[in-house]
Amino acid sequence: MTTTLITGGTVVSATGRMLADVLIDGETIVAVLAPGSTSLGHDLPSTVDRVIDATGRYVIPGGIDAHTHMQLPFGGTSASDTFETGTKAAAWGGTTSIVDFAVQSYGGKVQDGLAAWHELAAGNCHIDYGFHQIVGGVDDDSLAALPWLIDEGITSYKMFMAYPGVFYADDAQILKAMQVAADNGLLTMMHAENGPVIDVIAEQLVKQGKTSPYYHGVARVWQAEEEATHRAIMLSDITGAPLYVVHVSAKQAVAQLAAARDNGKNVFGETCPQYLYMSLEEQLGATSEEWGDFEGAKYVCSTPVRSRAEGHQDHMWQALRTNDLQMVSTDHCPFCMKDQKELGLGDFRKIPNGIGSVEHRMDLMYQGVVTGQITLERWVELTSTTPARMFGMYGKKGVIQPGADADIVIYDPNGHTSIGVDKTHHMNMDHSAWEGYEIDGHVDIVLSRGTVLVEDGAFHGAKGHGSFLKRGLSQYLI
Ligand code: DUC
Ligand code: ZN
Ligand code: ZN
Ligand code: ZN
Repeated sequence: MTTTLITGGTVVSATGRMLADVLIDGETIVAVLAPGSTSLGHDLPSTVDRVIDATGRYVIPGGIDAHTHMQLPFGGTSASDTFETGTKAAAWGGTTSIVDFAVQSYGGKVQDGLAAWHELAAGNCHIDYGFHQIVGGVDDDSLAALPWLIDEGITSYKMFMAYPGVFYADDAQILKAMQVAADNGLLTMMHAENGPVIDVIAEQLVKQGKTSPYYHGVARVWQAEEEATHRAIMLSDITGAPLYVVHVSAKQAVAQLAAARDNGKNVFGETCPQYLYMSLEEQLGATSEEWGDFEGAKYVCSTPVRSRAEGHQDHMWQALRTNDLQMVSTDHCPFCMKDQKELGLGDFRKIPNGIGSVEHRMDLMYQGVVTGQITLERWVELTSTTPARMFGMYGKKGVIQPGADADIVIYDPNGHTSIGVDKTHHMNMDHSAWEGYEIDGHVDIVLSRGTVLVEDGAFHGAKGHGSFLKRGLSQYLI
């Protein structure tokens, strides 16, 4: 087995930082050593095959993006990244594990949905991957399948309070699923937006001729997010099922989560880079020669990017500092403009929802360190350590310590990253909603289970290296 020593770097964890060397044997971290240790110590390999000099750089646990949608069928098309292209882009950006969403739709079986996702991913991933289960049709069969998921290493599942006719679950269905989850230790993830209300507003806007992408965000009012978040919290309280609200974007929804947490409720929230950086105003102003005001389709995702004048973005950063929100994932759901987003020309309701960000999350969140929004340690916690704890991977993932998988990113705080389709872009998209963003930092070297995937601006990985992560129960269940 190859032994590797990463020397001279600053090892950063969720709780602190220290100058240390990291010794890897094969796929596993075997020691974190005082800098320049001449003897590796008793029980450790006596020779080192490869030394990686990390002087002046941060050595962090590989990013874990716990919310991606490779190949998700949506609005008559499918998300444009395959597991191969999406996990490669993730690796380029310092993410070494993803948790994607297997899909069960109305009328289908949970078991078949999961099997289909295994088939899409197996042998195609560059980094390790796990699954949550989308339960898009809550019925007796899917309820009976929930406990079975745990043995399959799928310890979290997601329901939707939005998208009537597609994934939507009503309160009765949610209550029943949460009862099963509470009994079995599954973590309930929720898309918390009042879909029926949004759909009425959207229909009325279209009838008034307000069809451009901007109106997607106008229709998806913050009240619909606040209300659904509150309802999800109450259903969680009735059933005793812990709750994880995905892609929180409204400051009023954060307030609901914060109040519930202050009352001792076991509820958690995630936000995404787009809700920290992008806005409805920017979407309104987006035009291009090719697309006119349809350029705003690049920013169509749900929950929507929200008004900067209302202060949602600053509030999301604040909530990340105060732990009212606990994690940052991407909700990576890429669609090209050509043939995909353009399905919604003339009717914003037909624009496939989603932004591609899996490649940029670590950089975009590091920029929050540079601008003083979060600390270096909080960066690691939000992007790696908490995702590992929340979704049953901690110890193996999310930390640099003996026994952990050697998923490591060497991050250069003196480097620079210019995001753009012609620059650092590896996602399978014909555009980037992040075009023009500049990051005062750079992902230099990426290791996944001891194998160097990215180094010196070149990709050294291979599809099939990534293996399925059978996850344990969330550490946040009590
Ligand atoms: N939101 C998105 O933006 N895309 C896919 C599904 C979702 O809930
Ligand atoms: Zn969602
Ligand atoms: Zn999603
Ligand atoms: Zn560099």
